Amino acid sequence: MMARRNPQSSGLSARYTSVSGLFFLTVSLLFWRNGPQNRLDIYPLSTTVDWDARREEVKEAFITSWDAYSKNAWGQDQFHPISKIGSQMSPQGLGWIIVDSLDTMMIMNLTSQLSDARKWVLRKLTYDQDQEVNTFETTIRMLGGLLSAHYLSTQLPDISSRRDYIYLNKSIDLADRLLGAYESRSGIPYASINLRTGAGIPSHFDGGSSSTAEASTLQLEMKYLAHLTGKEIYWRKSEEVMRVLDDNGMQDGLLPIFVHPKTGKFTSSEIRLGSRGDSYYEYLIKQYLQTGEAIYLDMWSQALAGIQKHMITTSKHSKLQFVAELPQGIGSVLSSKMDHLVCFLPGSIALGATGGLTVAEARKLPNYWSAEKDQQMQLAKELTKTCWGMYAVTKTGLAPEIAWFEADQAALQPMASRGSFPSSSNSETAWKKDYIVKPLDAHNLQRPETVESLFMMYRITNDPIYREWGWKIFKAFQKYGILEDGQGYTSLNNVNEIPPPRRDNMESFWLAETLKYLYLLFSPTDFLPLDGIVFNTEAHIFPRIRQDRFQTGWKRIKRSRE
Ligand code: DMJ
Repeated sequence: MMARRNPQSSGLSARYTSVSGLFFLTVSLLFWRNGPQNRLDIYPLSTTVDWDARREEVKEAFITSWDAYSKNAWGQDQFHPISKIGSQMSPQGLGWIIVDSLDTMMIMNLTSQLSDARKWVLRKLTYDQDQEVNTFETTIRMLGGLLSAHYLSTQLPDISSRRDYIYLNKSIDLADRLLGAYESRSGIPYASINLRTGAGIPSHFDGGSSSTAEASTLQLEMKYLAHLTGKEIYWRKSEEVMRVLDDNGMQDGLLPIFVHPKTGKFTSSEIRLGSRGDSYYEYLIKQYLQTGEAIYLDMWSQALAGIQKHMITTSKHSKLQFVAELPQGIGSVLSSKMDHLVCFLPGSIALGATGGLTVAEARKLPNYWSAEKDQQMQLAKELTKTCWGMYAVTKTGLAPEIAWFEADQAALQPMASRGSFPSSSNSETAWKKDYIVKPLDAHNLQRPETVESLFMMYRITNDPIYREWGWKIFKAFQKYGILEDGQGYTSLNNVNEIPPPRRDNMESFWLAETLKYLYLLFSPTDFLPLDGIVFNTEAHIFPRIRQDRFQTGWKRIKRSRE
């Protein structure tokens, strides 16, 4: 098991106290690379940057967004900042925005906003509602948000001087209702549940199939709750999903995107790392990091090798590496489409390579570093650059929901040799030729995946370029996402029009994830050290668990690997 800086508590209280005194910390930017100014990843040789001041700007953006919500739509599940109204997803509301934001407010030390939110959770939030909700979204945002708030409230002295069980009690009540989702014939969770009865409800689409990512992105939350309560059922029910999925024995660890709760079998052949596929892979490595269960490292390593073998290819002009899709499964021609959602991947690859330590620290561990890890870090860097490119090539400097890549036909053939690619170019002209943004894909929903990877990459490599890219992205959000009256931030309909047409919606993950990751990217690196915690897929924070109460209850079926 990997060494940790603070294996006992993974606490951040001492760090938090010291961080609050660290104003005006300046970080000198090192020379990044040499080259002409028209190259997209080159920055002037400057300068001293006040990262604390930049971090404060992110906090200001959070406050602006939160104030607009609380003034116009307090307690409502959705917020439409242009119309200045909210809307509900259930008659009494479920606090989607409030619960998703709790831990960001704790991290930013926004005590009065947090106190209002806490009161709302205490007095208004009830899950006893006759309401169908999505199993995955409820788990990652609501259960994850409550558990993270519980964890941080025990860690941040400025936020709470004593243990606060409000969040934990709510999370137990919610998780007990969610258990009904797992009562299918196969153990694969139903897409939805009724909150009052806890009854599982199959998806109303896709012939009742659940999406693979949704079924397999529940485990961090349930396992942390099992750890906190000692109740094994949360662990076992969520773990069983992983066994059923893996028993399908899919080639090279790559899973199709739909699975049926009746049979536990896949109902499509399409494989992708974007929507419906993404966080299956993310939770493999994160389950390993959370609990140390070796089975998930094995599954992650196999899947990562599979991704490299079948799905990574290069663009035509700049040889940027990207993750293509397999619409007909392994052996079919690749589609050169990459969702912005895929941009979680480079950060996860780097996290898997070092376990959350810096590369320099991981290299010093006995019998740990390898040529394979070097290669994984290289891939993580290339893919991060490609994700940054999704922002760099548009008129607003913000990424579209989906990018398509110009690629040679040969690069999309199933048997193309993958894995040793030429270096990518930094030429702006070549990049602009390679990214294709179709009108229907040109919206920006304030998504976090790229800044999430920038945060991970900065922590792991200490390379200041990732902070600089994050800063450019933040400035673009500040310029085009804010409303004319300055009262709130919104999603956009087209990142390639100036001024961009707007979409009257603020996503809860803007507060839960995008602004949180930007804030952490600009924070000192010993604030919430990466090797003591694990982020769920909604950026909620759980500690690494070291326990021997619950073990992995299953084994992979032995199969010969190609
Ligand atoms: C979030 O709810 C989570 O990050 C999820 O894994 C993917 N979609 C959104 C953000 O884009």
